[in-house]
Amino acid sequence: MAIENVISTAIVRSFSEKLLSGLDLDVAIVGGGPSAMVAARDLATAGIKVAVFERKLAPGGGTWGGGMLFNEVVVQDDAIGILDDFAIGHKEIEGAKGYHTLDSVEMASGLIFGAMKAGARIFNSVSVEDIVFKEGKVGGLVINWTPVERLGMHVDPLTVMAKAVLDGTGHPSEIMHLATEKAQIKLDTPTGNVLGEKPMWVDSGEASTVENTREYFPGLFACGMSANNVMGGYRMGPIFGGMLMSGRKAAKLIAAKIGK
Ligand code: 48F
Repeated sequence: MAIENVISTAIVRSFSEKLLSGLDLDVAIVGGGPSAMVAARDLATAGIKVAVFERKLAPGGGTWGGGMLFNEVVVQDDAIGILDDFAIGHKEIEGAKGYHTLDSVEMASGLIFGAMKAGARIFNSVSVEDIVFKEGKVGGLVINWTPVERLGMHVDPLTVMAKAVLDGTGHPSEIMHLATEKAQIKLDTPTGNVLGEKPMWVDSGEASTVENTREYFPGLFACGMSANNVMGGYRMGPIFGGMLMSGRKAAKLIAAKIGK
């Protein structure tokens, strides 16, 4: 076989194996931001079959850009253990004990690498356009290529089945909106709907991100900014401890729920 054929055949075969193994999961995570990456790593480390579906070419979500494109972020003491689990470096801020700066590119790449090395699969350039809603329960995701979505092409999607779905889509809470608007699900919130994010209040937002990380409907969990948006929490900007701790909490809750 010509080398040209060897390369193409190997890529198609290897990707097909990966995709086939990603069609029936314990946990399907939507979005590849920081909270999702921690959840993916923790779930995979516990031997749970998990995959992340990320719309963009590069997973990492809002991590890469730091604060206003200054590629540094801040993490507080409570979440430093999670950075250490991923071997991501950090430095305490002079005069602000308990707060650390770190390079946002190292953080994004470290989270992605750590999740994959633990055994999580990441499907990039894949958009989740719908949920599977079967017998009163969220049972999976409906996926398509992002270029198909972007170009508005009339192409039917494929389906991924999962025991639990985690909405890690960040500020827009896309999966929660699909659930309430298309499946007419009443979420476990005061109104049954997404309450919507409030303006900046750093310490409140950091605490509520973790607090609001939970199951909102049978089989449907939220983490990170999505969880905060669902419950009407405050935003917090380029401090990421809450995101990391939210991912860890989501993994624990989901593992307990699916009995693993
Ligand atoms: O927003 P994002 O980084 O998620 P997060 O874990 O972290 C939030 C922080 O980055 C930051 C912050 C910290 O202070 O406020 O914003 O909550 O990443 C969400 C990812 O989900 C992808 C999107 O491209 C992004 O990379 N995403 C959103 N909707 C979909 C999706 C979808 N329908 N299908 C696939 N991916």
